[in-house]
Amino acid sequence: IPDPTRILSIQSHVVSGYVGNRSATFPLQLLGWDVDVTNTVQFSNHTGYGRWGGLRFDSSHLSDIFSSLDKNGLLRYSRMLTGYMPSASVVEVVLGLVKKLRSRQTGGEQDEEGGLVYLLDPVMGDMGRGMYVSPDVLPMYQAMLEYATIITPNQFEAQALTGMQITDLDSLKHVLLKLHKKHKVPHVIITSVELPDADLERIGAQRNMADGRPAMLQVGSSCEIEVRGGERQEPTLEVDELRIWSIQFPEVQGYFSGVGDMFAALTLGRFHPETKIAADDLTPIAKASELAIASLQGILSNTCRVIDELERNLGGEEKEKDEVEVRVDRMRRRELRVVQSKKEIESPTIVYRAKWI
Ligand code: PXL
Repeated sequence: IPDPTRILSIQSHVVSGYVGNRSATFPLQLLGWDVDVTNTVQFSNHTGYGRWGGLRFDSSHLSDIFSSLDKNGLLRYSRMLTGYMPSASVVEVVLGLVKKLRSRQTGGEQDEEGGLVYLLDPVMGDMGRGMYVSPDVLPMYQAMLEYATIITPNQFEAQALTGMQITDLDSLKHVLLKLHKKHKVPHVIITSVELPDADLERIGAQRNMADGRPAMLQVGSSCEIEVRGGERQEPTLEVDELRIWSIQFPEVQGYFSGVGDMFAALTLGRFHPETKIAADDLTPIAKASELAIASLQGILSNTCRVIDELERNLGGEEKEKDEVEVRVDRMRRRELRVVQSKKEIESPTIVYRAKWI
């Protein structure tokens, strides 16, 4: 029987800094979740530093961990979170685990899917850098989609998963539709999308916030998926029936690592599907995303304040350093201030609201 407060988080570990599990665990614990942590890699630091040491774990290591948990009756997760996975064979092992959890008999009449809420963050790349995992990871993620509850691709990953480009509102709708329909995903959040000005105007969005800072646009949609005999059925959703919500929030300039990982963790931690549709008519997943964005804005603002202080005190010492050392110093300053942001994680101030477009 699934434990209602226990999450299994499967992603990277870094000894120093805050990406992957290091940016997910503390926030989830603060929100009251019992977090069990499986590391897909153990690196000294994130790869943005340009040099790092450590290991990527192979699929036999992970299948050993999961089968031993199983033998000891420890696979009682009601929630699961996956982030960066280093190879297709690791994704395959995790797919096996999800299938196992989904086929549990919970005794609950309501839940045909093993009582599991699974957030799959299909970490593969981004618009700037392109694909940064091996290309054979993509078909494994595609096979995994119909076992996920929530997915949080960025624009690059949503395009890769569907084989479709997002160039405007219409193509965005078709990408969301395909993820719900062909891939049978109940909840999709595309963490940020670029749309042409005319489409931004049509949905009441802006390129910049009122104070002039560049705006990011996040969109999401949900679709009820029927489960029969343990198999998800393709929904009869049409493109005009799709309801999309969006949130606009200021882009925090500069390179940060672990923001996407933390967004996924906070969204899963804040998702309460049993709650009624909110007074503002928004869905539980849109409300979860509002809270996740609010916390992240607070964490980034704390992080930027510290970076500014550190950079003010730099003086002229940078001139004596070579490029590699300057980059490493910069990355070190830019690590998310996770532990210092307890307040922003527990009780964020919501400034940017979701609305239907
Ligand atoms: O998602 C950020 C991330 C996760 N895992 C590893 C990374 C990074 C970012 O650089 O290097 C190993």
